[in-house]
Amino acid sequence: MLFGRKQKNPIKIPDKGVVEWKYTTCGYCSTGCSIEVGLNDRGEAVTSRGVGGAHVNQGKLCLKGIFEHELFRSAGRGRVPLIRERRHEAFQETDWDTALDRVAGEIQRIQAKHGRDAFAIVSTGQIMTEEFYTLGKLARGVIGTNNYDGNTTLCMSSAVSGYKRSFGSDGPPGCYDDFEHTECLLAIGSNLPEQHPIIYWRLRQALEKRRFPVIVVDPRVTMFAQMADIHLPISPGTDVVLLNALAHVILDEGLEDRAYMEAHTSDIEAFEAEVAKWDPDTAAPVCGIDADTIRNVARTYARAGAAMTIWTMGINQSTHGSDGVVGINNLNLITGNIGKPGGTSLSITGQANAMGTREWSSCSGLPGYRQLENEEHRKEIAAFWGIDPEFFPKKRGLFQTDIFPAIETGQIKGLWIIATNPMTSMTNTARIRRILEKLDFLVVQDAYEDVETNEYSHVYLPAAVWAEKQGCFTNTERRVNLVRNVQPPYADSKPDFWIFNQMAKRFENGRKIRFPETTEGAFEEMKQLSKGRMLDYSGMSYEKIERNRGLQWPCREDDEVGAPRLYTDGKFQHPDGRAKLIPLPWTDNNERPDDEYPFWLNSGRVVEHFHTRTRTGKIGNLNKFSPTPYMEMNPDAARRLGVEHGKYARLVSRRGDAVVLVQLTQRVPPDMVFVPFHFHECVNRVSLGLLDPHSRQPAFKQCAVRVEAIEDQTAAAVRNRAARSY
Ligand SMILES: Nc1nc2c(c(=O)[nH]1)N[C@H]1C(S)=C(S)[C@@H](COP(=O)(O)OP(=O)(O)OC[C@H]3O[C@@H](n4cnc5c(=O)[nH]c(N)nc54)[C@H](O)[C@@H]3O)O[C@H]1N2
Ligand SMILES: Nc1nc2c(c(=O)[nH]1)N[C@H]1C(S)=C(S)[C@@H](COP(=O)(O)OP(=O)(O)OC[C@H]3O[C@@H](n4cnc5c(=O)[nH]c(N)nc54)[C@H](O)[C@@H]3O)O[C@H]1N2
Ligand code: SF4
Ligand SMILES: [Mo]
Repeated sequence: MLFGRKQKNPIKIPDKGVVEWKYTTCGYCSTGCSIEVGLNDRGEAVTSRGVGGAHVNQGKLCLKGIFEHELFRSAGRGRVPLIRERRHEAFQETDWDTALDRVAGEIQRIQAKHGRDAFAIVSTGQIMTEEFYTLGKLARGVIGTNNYDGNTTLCMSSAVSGYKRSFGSDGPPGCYDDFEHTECLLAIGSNLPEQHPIIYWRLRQALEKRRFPVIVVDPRVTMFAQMADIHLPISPGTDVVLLNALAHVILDEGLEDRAYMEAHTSDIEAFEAEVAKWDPDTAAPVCGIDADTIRNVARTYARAGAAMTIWTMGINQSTHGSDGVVGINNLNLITGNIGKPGGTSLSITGQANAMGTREWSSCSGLPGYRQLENEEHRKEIAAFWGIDPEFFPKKRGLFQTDIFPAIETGQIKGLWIIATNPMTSMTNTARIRRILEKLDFLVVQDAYEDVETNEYSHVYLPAAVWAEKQGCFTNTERRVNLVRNVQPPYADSKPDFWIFNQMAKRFENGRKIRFPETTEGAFEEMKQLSKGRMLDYSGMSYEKIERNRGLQWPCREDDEVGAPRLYTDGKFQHPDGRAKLIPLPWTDNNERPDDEYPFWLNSGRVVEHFHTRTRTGKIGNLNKFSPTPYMEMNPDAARRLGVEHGKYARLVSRRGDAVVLVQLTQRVPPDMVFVPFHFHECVNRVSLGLLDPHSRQPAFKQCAVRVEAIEDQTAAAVRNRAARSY
């Protein structure tokens, strides 16, 4: 008898008829994979592949990258600008001049009547760096509103805030190559295999050559936790307590790098005094990790020659987000693990260009990590742009999470939303709906006209997406990658860059300030503005970035390539050149489970979807894996409530309710449910979103819910009650 392959059809890879491959960079997550898109003889994008020689991904792509060419012509793309007098009326199609005139007119009307800051702008981490720089020029130098921020407040602002507090500046100090050198990896609140599959692959590659301990801190048994040597299933929102206890053991047992601390840090005494309070026996009942495990992890970390910490949203999205980041920095400072190969505090960033907005968008300051609070910085940028420095505010305005409440109170009357979908991604969406309905004027600029937030707009501006345009993204390791133009913009959609330039022409300052016609022209301005600073782009050009498959900053004028690490000399950006050790007292301030709402609600992502699914929801090969809102629930907890696998159940919180399909799994503990946030009218109908006091980032991952079984599983019975809110 014959077995196996010989009897089956041989695997055939269909010939897609590719006649040309075009180089570009993936537009989903912040890993920064180099990708080539194959075009057929009609110029249509028919396939994607990883670029072999690229430093980041070395030929690999995750499944989102593999199908990325399909998004150019996916359903729901915006074709032409849309306009209407009143929200919820039918939209009329219009031309660009009419749409842009209406927007400019409304901005001017609102600002004349209610003051400049009554018009707000909320942007993203998903457009190109040159677009961010241009939007910043428009928002700060032309329109002149201080209520200008981005969705990065939902994502990276705790990391930014923590880096600034510890090191005096934002900027992740490490790189992916650190996996090749480290002797211990601590990963906190990050599900790397699903959310950054190619960074994870880099880690696996390092582990194949050399064993080193991997410690994962996550309340769920994620895929990452399953491969770890030690998994710490922490109690939600208590990472700061664990970090204090780790520092306690290290100092108590004399395992610290005292010479490094004395040479490069300040405020040692105050820090030591706070840490002294957090012996493992005190910390254990709070953070849910037993005292001996804490001691074991502390010793492993401190005794490693080089040790590094990576983290993502499990840290940032918390009422202690900024403190969590500072706690990680403290741990690495006392063990001398900053700026050395394999020793670092590396925030794994989120969106493809979450870094670009931090560097250049002027959301929280002025271009190139400059600050509004600094008179020199205001003068420098005003002189470069050719405007009066008095036009700038002297301190930053509201964060995104404070802009929405300011609409509620009537302080803000008009809003421009660019490449973000708060109707799905913000907490308590019933409240967001009421807020959007309160606006005198809303303009939505998005690649998809079916994006939920567009239901509330007066004008919709259709944007070109990803490689329909050209510009740079900065990845997690400060690598500036080039998105080369692969396809023309769909229908009459336009690059965001073009839209900002056209808008500028409609304002007085916009006619004074130079707005380069091309993204390369904007890049030249950024090079000039960054020269000699930590964030130095002056040694880069589009051609050199493409040739090197990305360049890390700082890349100074005569540098061949950029620097892989920051702070290698132990000099930090605080005025005294030292890093600060910061004491972190802890208070329990979350909404906790109680008798009425007995479960922790945890939320996050799955590998096949990106955010609010405007893109991945339209791509068959991604959407088929999880087309329906669902939750992970522990089988023991489900049994007690009569909730069954594969059936719908209702989640109820003090804010509202949502219906989800039940997936029973031991991945979550009995007192927690986990819900991917990708679906509209789902987890953010029930989430709370208390804010971190430093970063104003919402605690998306901690609030309390109850779960109700639904007896009648017919569609009418399980449908979301959209009107029901509390
Ligand atoms: N496939 C895919 N990849 C993505 C994205 C996507 O939408 N889809 N989005 C990108 C973006 S913008 C981001 S920000 C990143 C996010 O990347 P990650 O942060 O890795 O993803 P999340 O699933 O949001 O959360 C990570 C983990 O935090 C854990 N967590 C919850 N509460 C706590 C806690 O109190 N302490 C600790 N230590 N952990 C906790 C959760 O259980 C979860 O497993 O992913 C990026 N990559
Ligand atoms: N419950 C819960 N909620 C969360 C999170 C969580 O873990 N749990 N995570 C939070 C995090 S970390 C993040 S980053 C946010 C993300 O939340 P959002 O920013 O709302 O997510 P996206 O769906 O990525 O929205 C981006 C929009 O930009 C559009 N777009 C894409 N490319 C372009 C372009 O080039 N130009 C223009 N103009 N538009 C474009 C897309 O179509 C999409 O509508 O969600 C947050 N919300
Ligand atoms: S890991 Fe991120 S950057 Fe790389 S292919 Fe996947 S989504 Fe794109
Ligand atoms: Mo994010």
